[in-house]
Amino acid sequence: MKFASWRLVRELVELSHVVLELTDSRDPLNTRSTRLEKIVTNSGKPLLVVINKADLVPRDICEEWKEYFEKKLRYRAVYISARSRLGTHILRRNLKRITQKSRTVEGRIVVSIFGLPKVGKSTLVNVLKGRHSASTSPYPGSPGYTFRARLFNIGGGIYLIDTPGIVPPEGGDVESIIRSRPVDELENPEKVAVDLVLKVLKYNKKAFLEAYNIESDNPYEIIAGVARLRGWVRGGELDMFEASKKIIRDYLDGEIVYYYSPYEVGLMP
Ligand SMILES: Nc1nc2c(ncn2[C@@H]2O[C@H](COP(=O)(O)OP(=O)(O)O)[C@@H](O)[C@H]2O)c(=O)[nH]1
Ligand SMILES: [Mg+2]
Repeated sequence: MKFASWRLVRELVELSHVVLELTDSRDPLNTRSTRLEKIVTNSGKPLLVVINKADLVPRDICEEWKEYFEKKLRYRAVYISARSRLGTHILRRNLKRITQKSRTVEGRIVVSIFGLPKVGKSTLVNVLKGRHSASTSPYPGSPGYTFRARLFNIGGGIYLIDTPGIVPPEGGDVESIIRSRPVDELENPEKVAVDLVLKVLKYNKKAFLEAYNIESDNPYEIIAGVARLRGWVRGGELDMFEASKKIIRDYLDGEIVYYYSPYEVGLMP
């Protein structure tokens, strides 16, 4: 994974009519980038927050996060499931509505996509591309300071910039840690997995029963359970190291479910 420099982010934003910020519905708060939001706000370009992986979270919770982003932060927001292809029509409709005034004469809408690693950027790009185009064309008249933008035509006059901006995580939450580098390069995957399991259990006691059929509220037992399930042994002991990485990967792949409401954590009155 290669993070975009903030310079590249600014350049991509400058080339866009509208900017998408993808977040993970299980924890939108810790999968957003306030730094990205600031850059977009300062540029005067409209920001559309996309709460993705909505298939994992009840609809009311998605609505509450949408309300948080819209009423409290004054951004626009939609929730979708890129993997289940839910909400992508609403997303297209929003892109058109938001850009009605800023479109170029030819009616072209240029959209850029940003987000932390593993929030679903590639999945969304593929869904939006659909049958429309597999190929890109150069961005006409784009100056290209650090790179040359290319565009996917995704139909309806909408063009996606082909370089999704991978933004570096901020803050110390476990979400930021697991998205800061590839799982294989995490310094202490066991500690990270313990923190992740504890966080998930705090909001969903049944998460690991649902994911692995393991009934426990002890993170070490849960990690050991995954090692046992897989038959992973090292030096005659259950391989906690591999099992920890497996849990983190499954979480990032959207296989482990938890959520919380912005009301519950005091973000909304
Ligand atoms: N449950 C669920 N998983 C998703 C969704 N969108 C993407 N994923 C999964 O999340 C993981 C990361 O997705 P990817 O598109 O590679 O994210 P990127 O790193 O932002 O490009 C993959 O395992 C996807 O299958 C979604 O809407 N729901
Ligand atoms: Mg990707």
